[in-house]
Amino acid sequence: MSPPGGPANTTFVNSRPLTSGPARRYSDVFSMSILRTLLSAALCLGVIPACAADLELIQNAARRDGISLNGPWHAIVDPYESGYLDYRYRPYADGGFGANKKPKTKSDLIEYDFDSSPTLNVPGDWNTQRPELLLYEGTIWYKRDFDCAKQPGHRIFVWFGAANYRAMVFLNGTKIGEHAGGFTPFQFEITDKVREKGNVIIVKVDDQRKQEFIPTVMTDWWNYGGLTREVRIIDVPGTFVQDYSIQLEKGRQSHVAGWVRLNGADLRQKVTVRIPEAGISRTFTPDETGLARVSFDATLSLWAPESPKLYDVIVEAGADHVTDRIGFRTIEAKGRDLLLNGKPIRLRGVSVHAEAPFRAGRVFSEADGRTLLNWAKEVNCNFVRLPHYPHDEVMTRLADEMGLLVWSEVPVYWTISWENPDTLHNAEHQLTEMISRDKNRASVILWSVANETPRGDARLKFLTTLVERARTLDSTRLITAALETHYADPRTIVVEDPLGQYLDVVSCNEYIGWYDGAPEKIDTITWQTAYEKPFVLSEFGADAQASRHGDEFTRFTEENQADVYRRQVAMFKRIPFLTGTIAWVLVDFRSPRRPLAGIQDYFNRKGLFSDRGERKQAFYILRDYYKSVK
Ligand code: GCB
Repeated sequence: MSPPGGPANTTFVNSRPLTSGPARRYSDVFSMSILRTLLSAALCLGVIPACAADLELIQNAARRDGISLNGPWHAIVDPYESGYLDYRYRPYADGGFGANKKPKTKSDLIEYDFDSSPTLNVPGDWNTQRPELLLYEGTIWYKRDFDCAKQPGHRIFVWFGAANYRAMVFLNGTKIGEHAGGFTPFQFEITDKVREKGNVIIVKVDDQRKQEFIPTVMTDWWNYGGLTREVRIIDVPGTFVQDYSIQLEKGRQSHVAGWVRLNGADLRQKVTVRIPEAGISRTFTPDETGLARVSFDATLSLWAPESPKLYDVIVEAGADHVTDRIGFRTIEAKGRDLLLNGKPIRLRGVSVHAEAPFRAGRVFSEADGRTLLNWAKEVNCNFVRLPHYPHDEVMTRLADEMGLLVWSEVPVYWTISWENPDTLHNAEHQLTEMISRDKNRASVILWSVANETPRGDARLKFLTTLVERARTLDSTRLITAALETHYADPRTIVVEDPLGQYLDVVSCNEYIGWYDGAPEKIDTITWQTAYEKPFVLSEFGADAQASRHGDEFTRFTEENQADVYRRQVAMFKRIPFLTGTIAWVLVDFRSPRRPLAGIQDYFNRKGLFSDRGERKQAFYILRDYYKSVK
């Protein structure tokens, strides 16, 4: 990942600390034309603007010193946002429930009380914690108390793994910031506001869908709301290692290139990068902005799915040090080949929604992640697509450890507001946060900027902006998007979309035999491509309810799904330019678009596994096919 430009105190606009002044609506955040102008100007230069006193993401947040705020938080369900808006629909000047008022006398009227309100667990979506919240979309206020030992000269941050979708954060009665985007981390510095004892943190989380958001109002997954990922207090020295990118240089198997970004008053202190197992210890001097360029030769065992070697990498500067587990590999596109460590690789993939097996709900734990990724390995996959939004960091770290290549994606899904500059701005930030968080993960080889978006000029402009942004941020990985199929004639699909020329890997979803004709149609299709680039079939599949049986013509039976898989696999063998395939999907997942009673019951049933872990017939077909693919 390229180092962000500007001085150390730079920010993402999606994650914005608040200064004093009247409470703003979220929409104001996105209509701050000055920030936007700054951002556009900066984007032309390929840098992020310095525009507020907040920080970029703290890399490797889970391994920093601090305390976890996981556990029960008191929660107030607020469907009318009456804790934030008065009866004229204007925000309360004091932040409403964020002020955490208590009656001082018997006659004081205060119509909320966090401490007598029931709790919700963090991390965790709210939908699956109480039956009445399963379909809830709106605001819930979270509150918890914490103490915080303060060391002289140290700096303290509150860090959120993710809050879906919009979060407004208050500490000890004062609003400290807000964030939009449901799947990426954000943080606020609280050094001057946090006390040793008796802190109260309140977070207003709102998961209402809006046309101009990313994702927009229509998706095929559950809109799980809440503080869905870990929350931590992070304690770092006054000057600390804020971020780093340490990877092999593109195409060079024995040269590490990257950067370390310091933050604090003493930006010129030396930075040391150590890889003890490889006997490496190198020291670098940052520039006046705290950015140290890292570059050294190294002979390292390369990371690959069959040998997922990770090294302890230690980054030190002054009083701070952070340890990561990093793998080293190269990934390149050459003609129609995908080269991992210089050798052609075929991607044997499956998509994995962030739906927890057995319990249904958003994945946040290592145990959930391990179950899912072990199932993917059982299918003989070397690759997982993590659609359609950035998953919990636990997934990409496990993929590193377990040897699975990863496709990561932002929720630019179906038809969004292509002409709206705020929507683009929002998408760019989610992309930036995703890349920022996972840029040191060897498993991640592909950044996807969109899924199944309709061709058109405004969309092309929007998506090429994202492609350029991803390339600027990360020159080592490849960029893709899941495109739609187009027929040249009733029997010929041509992979052609004006976006294709901007991508490194062209991918395309197809549902021949399910949405697109009967299974027999699969046997008649011929594929052509307009691109001399690696090509991935990024979705195919069919619904089946586990243990529902019938003949292969009967929808929703295992036999029908298996028939589609059998014919798909035969078709793959007839596509001469195929670099990889990704089955849709590993496990059945909740979707509001799937109401068919007794069969779907609000689950998309295209899983190879049911939500209870049953293997369907299609599982065995794909497993055997992937075993045969080299
Ligand atoms: C698609 C979408 C995916 C859906 C899937 C389906 O094309 O990309 O999000 O869940 O089809 O099952 O319809």
